[in-house]
Amino acid sequence: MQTKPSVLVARAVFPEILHKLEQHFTVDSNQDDILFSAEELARRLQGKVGVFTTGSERISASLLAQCPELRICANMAVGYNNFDLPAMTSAGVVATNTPDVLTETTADFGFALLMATARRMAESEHFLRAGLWTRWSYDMFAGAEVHGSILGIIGMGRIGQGIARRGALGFGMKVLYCNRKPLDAATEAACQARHVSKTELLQTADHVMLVLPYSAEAHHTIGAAELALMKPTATLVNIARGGIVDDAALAAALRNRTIAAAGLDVFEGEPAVHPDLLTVPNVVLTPHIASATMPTRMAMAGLAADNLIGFLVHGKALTPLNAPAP
Ligand code: 8YV
Repeated sequence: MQTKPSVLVARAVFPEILHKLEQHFTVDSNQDDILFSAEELARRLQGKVGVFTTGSERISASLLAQCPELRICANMAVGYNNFDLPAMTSAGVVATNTPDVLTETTADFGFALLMATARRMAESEHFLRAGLWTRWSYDMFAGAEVHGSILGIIGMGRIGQGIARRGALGFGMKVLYCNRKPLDAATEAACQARHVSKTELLQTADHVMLVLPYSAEAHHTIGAAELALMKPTATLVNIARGGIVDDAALAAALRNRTIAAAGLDVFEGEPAVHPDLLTVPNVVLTPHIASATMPTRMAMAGLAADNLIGFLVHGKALTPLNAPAP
């Protein structure tokens, strides 16, 4: 009898997904959800041909050099800045991610965070819980208008387009976007969005939403200079990646009221949060949960597992990010 290939599932995952993988592989799992150090990950990968990762596992050139048997890394995330993709390609290792299955859920959350930020939901809830609500007043927690306002989206991929549709079709917003490449005319029309420069977007938008992938060029896309271009009444929402915003500069801008408010689901160096962000009232903070609904997380885990099965059993990954020479 042929022995099954060995794979590592690097973080805790739905038991159904482990069961599915066990039909095809000898599975080393981590249901205690211990975060592996780089050394521990390399050690656990010895003798493994595949690994199921999340954003917390870094696949670096040095790790790849220590794991010559590895053939595929399947990320349970659409973002893959934890992968050194060029190093994976030269090492002959296939990389996969989980596009599409989380688009609408993540766009829903982006919109929820925008609304919570503009309408000051977290700040007013803390006020109520603290027992400070003694009477109504005409301007109590008066925030920014969402319907009919100007939405600026930086990064117009699948999730950005989902947010644009929600804004234009659901809330009558005027949608501006900037992206490395403008959308084709038909997609632009479906999103009712207009391509503008980053400067025009920052100066014009009432709400700025960040949905671009992280890369070295995208580092600190929003820093002190960009915040200074924004309207003092504007809000900023980051559901993309930590590092796209300079969190220290943002905390200062929120404290000085350079902008009105921010909503953040991702942070530089998360799960650590810049201490200044924890002390300013006009920011809504969530722990990287934009894709977190049970059906979506199940679909993401299912697709990552199917990529391992597709490639290692049937010779073809479903959603590859690279095509290393065989
Ligand atoms: C994940 C994400 O939850 O898909 C992404 O890129 O940021 C989230 O949906 C996270 O990366 C865990 O892997």
